[in-house]
Amino acid sequence: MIRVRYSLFILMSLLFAYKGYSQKNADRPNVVFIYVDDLGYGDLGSYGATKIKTPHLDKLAKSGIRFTNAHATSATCTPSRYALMTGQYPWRKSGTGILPGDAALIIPTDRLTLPSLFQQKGYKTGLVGKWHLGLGNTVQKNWNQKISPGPNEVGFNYSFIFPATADRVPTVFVENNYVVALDAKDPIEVNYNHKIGNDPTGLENPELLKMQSSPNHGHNNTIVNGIGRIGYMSGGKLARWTDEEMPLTFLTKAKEFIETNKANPFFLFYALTEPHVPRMPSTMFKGKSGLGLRGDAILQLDWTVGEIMSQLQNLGIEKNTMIVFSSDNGPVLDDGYEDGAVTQLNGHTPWGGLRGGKYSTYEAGTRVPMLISWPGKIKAQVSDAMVSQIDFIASFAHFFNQKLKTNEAPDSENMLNVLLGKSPEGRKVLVKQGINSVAIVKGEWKYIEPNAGPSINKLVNIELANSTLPQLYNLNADKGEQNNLATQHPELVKELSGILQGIKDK
Ligand code: NG6
Ligand code: CA
Repeated sequence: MIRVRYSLFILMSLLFAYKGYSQKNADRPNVVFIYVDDLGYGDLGSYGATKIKTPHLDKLAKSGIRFTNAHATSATCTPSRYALMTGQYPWRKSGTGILPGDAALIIPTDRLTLPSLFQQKGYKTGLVGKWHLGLGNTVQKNWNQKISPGPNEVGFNYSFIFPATADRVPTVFVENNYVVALDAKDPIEVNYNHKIGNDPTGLENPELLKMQSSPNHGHNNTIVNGIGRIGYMSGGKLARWTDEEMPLTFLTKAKEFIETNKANPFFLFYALTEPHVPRMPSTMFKGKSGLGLRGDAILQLDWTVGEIMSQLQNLGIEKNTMIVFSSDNGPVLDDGYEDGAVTQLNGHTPWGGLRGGKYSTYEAGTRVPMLISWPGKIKAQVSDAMVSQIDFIASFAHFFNQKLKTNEAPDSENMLNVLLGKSPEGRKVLVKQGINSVAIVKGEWKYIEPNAGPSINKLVNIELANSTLPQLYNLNADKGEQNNLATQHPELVKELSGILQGIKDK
């Protein structure tokens, strides 16, 4: 009798322990946030691409939510990432434009950030990939010693990054505040004003380049791995990455982070460099898309996501892991190198029927692919709700029942039900930022404020949406923003510009 009772007791305890465990998992799923660089609204099969195959991301799209109206806050990298991390519109703060590779950290270390929110909830947080939010307190810094503050001071327990963009020096990895493979005999120096050291430059030695820089784009300073970069560096020969290997190194580090943290809740921000320039994927993808190196880089990106999905499955944690996938801004073809993106486009439409592209206040600048999957918890669906990446921080705070203070994530809105596919009700109003101007969307109407910037970025051949006249588009009837209805609807122009002003004054 005693034995039976005892066994029953053990059984019940095990049952409760299991219930407690699964309850804990439902409250604190792992989050793998995959953030890619310059991928356009039309670049994936699930968003209508036919010339390029993205089977892994298509599978992810089928298993979760595919958003048709999701946005980066901005049409370039640094501001979009700043907003995603802090929940503050980047145009509120000066110095949040595209940063040089030697910039100081632009996120104040006392701000609540997306990763620090997860940290407060007991998650282990990791960052692997592109950073582009600055390092250290000053532009002048010694790259050969601890570089701080950086990602580890704004919420990440672990970081393995490159500082800015793949086309900017220093072309090195930084792991937990230290450049990887430092060599005291060959110290690293970086300068964005003038040449330093004896390394050849793209300008002086174009014959050494394996991929030519596009005329007038710059990208002709220090040559690293046969590619001209923006900015000058010397030293650190052992530390410099090889472009063909760099994304595979990131993949290895991302997998290591997942493996190390498989038994506890983790948040991994995995920021891929593809398909940003210089596009130099590994040999196994070169020439495989038939669309030039940009297409090949997208194949590599898709494969990488597939690798992460299989790892989660092999570890048996896929049901307890939410995957978010999105891009930091819209697409660009020629962004600095003659890589075949224009000449071998082959009818592919990275902007997917939208106007503009990277840098633009038109839709293709900020409307990006966004997928969210959480097996068993999120139903497969397509969501047309308007959401912004700026909303993740308030939404996850809500998920954790954490009340935000007034100065925390001030422009982030709780969109949890939208992000979990439980509600089609997105934002009522959203501000979108191009390179010179901002636009506001309310319901079906989009208003672009007048400004004196150039109408086209001639270097990249993208319409920027700048005009000294107000622009008003009906996004329901005119997704491609072809008919400016500002003169027909002065009352709407007045209403929307008033709301925009109100948000700016907040
Ligand atoms: C631009 C670069 C472009 C790219 C971009 C940053 C020139 C002419 N163009 O200034 O090549 O590096 O900055 O892209 O230098 S982003 O996706 O990180 O915002
Ligand atoms: Ca980008």
